Amino acid sequence: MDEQHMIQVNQVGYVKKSIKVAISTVPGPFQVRDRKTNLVVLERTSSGPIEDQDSNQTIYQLDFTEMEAEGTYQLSQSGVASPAFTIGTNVYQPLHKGLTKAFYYFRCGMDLTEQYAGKWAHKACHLQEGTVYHDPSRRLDSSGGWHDAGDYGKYTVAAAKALADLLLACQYYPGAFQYKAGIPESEQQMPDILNECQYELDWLLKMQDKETGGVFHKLTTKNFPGLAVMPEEDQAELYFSPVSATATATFAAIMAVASRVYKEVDEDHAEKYLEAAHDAWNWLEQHPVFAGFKNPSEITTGEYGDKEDRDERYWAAAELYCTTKEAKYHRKFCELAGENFDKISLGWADVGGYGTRTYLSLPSEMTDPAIYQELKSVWMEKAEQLVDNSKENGYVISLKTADYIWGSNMVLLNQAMFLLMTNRLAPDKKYERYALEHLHYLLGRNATNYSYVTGFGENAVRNIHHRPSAADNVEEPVPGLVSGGPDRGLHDPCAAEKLQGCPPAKCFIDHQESYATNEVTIYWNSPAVFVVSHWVGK
Ligand code: G3I
Ligand code: 9MR
Ligand code: ZN
Ligand code: CA
Repeated sequence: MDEQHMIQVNQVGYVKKSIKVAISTVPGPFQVRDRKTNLVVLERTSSGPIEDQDSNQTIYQLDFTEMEAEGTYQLSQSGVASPAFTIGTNVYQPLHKGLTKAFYYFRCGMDLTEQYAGKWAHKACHLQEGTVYHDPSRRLDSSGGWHDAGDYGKYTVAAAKALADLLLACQYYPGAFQYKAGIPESEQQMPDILNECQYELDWLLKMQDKETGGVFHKLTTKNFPGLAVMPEEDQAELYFSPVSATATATFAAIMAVASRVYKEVDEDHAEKYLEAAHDAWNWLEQHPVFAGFKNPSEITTGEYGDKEDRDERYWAAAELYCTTKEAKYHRKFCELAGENFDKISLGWADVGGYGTRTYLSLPSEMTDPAIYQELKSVWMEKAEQLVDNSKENGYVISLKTADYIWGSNMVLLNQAMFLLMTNRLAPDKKYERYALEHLHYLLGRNATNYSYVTGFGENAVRNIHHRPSAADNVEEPVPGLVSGGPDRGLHDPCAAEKLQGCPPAKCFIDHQESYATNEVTIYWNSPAVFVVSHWVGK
C-alpha cells in the first residue's frame, strides 16, 4: 500500500442506522465494495480538505452513511483498500464480550484453565502472603484480584477506577450483560460481570489494614520482573506499600457502590463491603491532612501518585451518602463541593466526576438545590465543550493536542463515557453521536490506522507490552485488551528512539517494549466496556 495513502475505518464495524464516515489522506471518488465479491455497491466522493493539527496531515472524510445493507465491506479509492468492516445490528456484541472477558485474563491467584482461557491458559500466580513494608513482622494474605496491566502489580486506586466503570456499566446497561461470559462462576445466578467484579472486590478487601481501616496503596514486588516472565514464574517477595488517603478514599467509595449493587444479589457480601467502607471513612476522618503517596525507596513499580486527595474524599462522601442517606456524608460532600478542585474527571487520579455523577443522580429531596445546580452547570459545560471539540476535529473526537499523554486512549474513552453519562442526565442524540465517533477512533479510524483493541480488527495491535502475551509462546496476544495509545511525551526508550518528531496523534508504536504507548491496563479496558455497552443490541 502507498504509505501516503491510507483509508482509516472502524475495523469492527458500523451500526446500520448511524452516521458512517471513514478518513482518507487523499481526496476523490471512493467505492464501498462487498468483501466477498469485490463488487462496488456504492460510489461517492470525499469531502474536505481538513487540516488535522494533531496528526499534522491533510485529511478527507468519506461519508457512506446511506449504506445500510448488512454485510462485510471494504472501501477503495484509487487502487487503495481500507481494512474490512461490517455493517449491521449488534455489531459490537463480540467486542463487548471480548473487552469484558479481558478481566478474566487479568486474574491473579487462580489457574486460568484451558476450558475458559483456551490457549492463554496458565497456572495460578502470586499466592504467597505479602509483607507489610514498614512492619516486616506482618505478613498478610494478598491473593486474588486482577493484575494491573502488562505488569503484575496490584494497585488500589487503579482497581477502584476499573471497578467504578464496570459497576456503572452494569447499572446503566443491564441488557448488555445478558450473556454467559465463559468464566468459572457462570453457573451462578448473578450476571457474569458481577461475578468478575466480585473477584476483584474480594481481593480489594484484603488491601484494608484491619488494624486502622486505612488501605494499603499497592501490592507489588520491589521491581518489575522481566518482560518474558509468566505470572506464575514471578516469585519475588510481594510488599504492601504504606496506606494512603487516595487509596483509602477510593476504596471507601467503591465499597459503598458495591454494597448497593450487590444488595439484590448477594446480601452477605453487600454488608461486608459497607462495613469496609465505613472503616475506611473513619480512617479518613482521623487523617484530614493531605499527604501524597511516594514509593518507599526500594520500591520502583508504578507509583500512582496524586497531588490532590479532595476529589477522592468527595467521591467517597457522595457514595456513602447515596448508600446510607446519613446526613454526615452529605455535610462533608457539600463542604468539599464548595472548594476548588476538579469535579468532572474520571481518571485514576482525578475521580471527582464519579462523585458528581452520583450526586446528580440523587432524588431532589436528598440534595442541596444550590449545590446541585452549580454542579450540574459545571457538568453540562464540559459536555458542551466535548461536543464542540469533536465538531472541530478532523477525526470527530474531543481530544486536544495536550491530551495525547500516556494512556491517551483512556482520555478518549473517559470523554466518550462522560458524554453517555450526560445523555442519561439530559438526553440528547448529539451526546450519543459524538460518543460513537470516539469508538470509531479506538477501533481504527485514527492517524495510525491501528485498531487499539487486541483481536478486534484486521489491523489490530499485536505487540502489546503485556508480560503474559510476551512470554507465553502463543502467537496472538491475549484478546480484548485496550492499548494505551499515542503518547507525545515519548516516555519510554523504545518510543523515544523510534518516534522522534512524530506529531502527537502518531506517537504510537506497536512494539512490545513501548510501555508508554502500547501497554494495557484494567482501567483502559473498563471505560471501553462502559462505552461499548451503549450499543449492544443496537
Ligand atoms: O496530568 C499531566 C498533565 O497535566 C500534563 O499536561 C501531561 C504532560 O505529559 O502529563 C500528565 O501527567 C501524566 C500522568 O500519567 C497523568 O495521566 C504523565 O505525563 C504520565 O507520565 C503519567 O503516566 C502514568 C504512568 O503510569 C507513569 O506514572 C499513567 O497515567 C499510568 O497509567 C501508568 O500506569 C502504569 C503503572 O504505573 C504500572 N502498571 C502499568 C500502568 C500502565 O502503563
Ligand atoms: O513493564 C513496566 C510497565 O508495566 C510500567 O508501566 C513501566 C513504567 O513504570 O515500566 C515497565 O518496566 C520497565 C522499567 O520501568 C524499566 N526497565 C524496563 C521495564 C520494561 O521491561
Ligand atoms: Zn498474579
Ligand atoms: Ca486525586
